[in-house]
Amino acid sequence: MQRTLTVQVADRRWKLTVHSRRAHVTRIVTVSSRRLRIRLQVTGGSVSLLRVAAKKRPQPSAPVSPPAPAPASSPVEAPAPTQAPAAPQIQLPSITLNVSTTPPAIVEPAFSRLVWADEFDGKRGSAPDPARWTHDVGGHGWGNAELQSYTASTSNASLDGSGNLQITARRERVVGADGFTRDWSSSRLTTKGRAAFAQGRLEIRAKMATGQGFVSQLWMMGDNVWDVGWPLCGEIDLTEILGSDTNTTYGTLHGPMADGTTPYATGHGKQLGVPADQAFHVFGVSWNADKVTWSVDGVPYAQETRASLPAGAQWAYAHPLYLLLDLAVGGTFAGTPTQATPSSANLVIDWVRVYG
Ligand SMILES: [Ca+2]
Repeated sequence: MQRTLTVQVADRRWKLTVHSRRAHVTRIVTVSSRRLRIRLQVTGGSVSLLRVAAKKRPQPSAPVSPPAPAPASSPVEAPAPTQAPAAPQIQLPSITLNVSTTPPAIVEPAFSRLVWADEFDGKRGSAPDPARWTHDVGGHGWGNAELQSYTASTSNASLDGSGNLQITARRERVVGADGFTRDWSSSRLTTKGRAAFAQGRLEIRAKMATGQGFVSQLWMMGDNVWDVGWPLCGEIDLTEILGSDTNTTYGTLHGPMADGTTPYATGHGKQLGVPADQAFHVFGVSWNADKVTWSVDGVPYAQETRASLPAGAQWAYAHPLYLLLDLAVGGTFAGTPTQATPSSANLVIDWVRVYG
């Protein structure tokens, strides 16, 4: 996390030292004309107070004049004749800087009782458990100009025999049952008609696809979508991770404005540190009638409440929502695959757990 301070000073010959109560602050100082710009890299925790002290550098070209002899009455000993005079110092005003890697205001509702799960144990190549999962199929673009046709084939979604579900996008021509011809196949699994949850905590341990044009999506949609449509049904995106930037997870709410038809989206990005295609992360979202909280690896990073929504936005998340897991290709969010895009990519899910 970086923060920038700008301090006005008399000229550019100031050497800065940054004092902090916490040791994990480093600084990069650039001086331009009469301004000092200080960039702080905070690696963890929070910094409540910084004191910036400035010390004027002696001008290299300035002649060093011999010190004046001290008055006889002075208690201060005059410097030795061979010593340069001490550089003048100033003290800049204290600066309070609140920097926190975890916003302190986030309090998550407690949901600790496991109410639903799939650990994806099973034989390599077998289909996801039909008692838990159903397939959305077709290639009509899914409201987002996406390029894949979702299939129900184990070529696009199967267990890997090591305890994971693997969703695979492939560059191959597919004519879907809906008549659309697409150059990519993939899979979208849902719990529609199997399970939906009015509140709770959803956690998914997963490793995401990499490559321009892919987007790994773990999300929820209001179970009433077939009755009231989108966006009135409400949508909570646990995580969306672009194959072109696997270091950033996005948690987003999609719901209706006051008219019930105009959609809004309010989202939060979070840097993962270790990119999601290189290691598993646990993505979490908890929700109740008033609050949605997103977390990564057990650490909350963002929250929305009824009060935090844009003016006129409806809260559309206080009814049962079902789960969706998919790996989409192309579309308005992910952008088009390029020649460099691999011909296949995997979204690997170790487990899905819901606590109530
Ligand atoms: Ca597993």
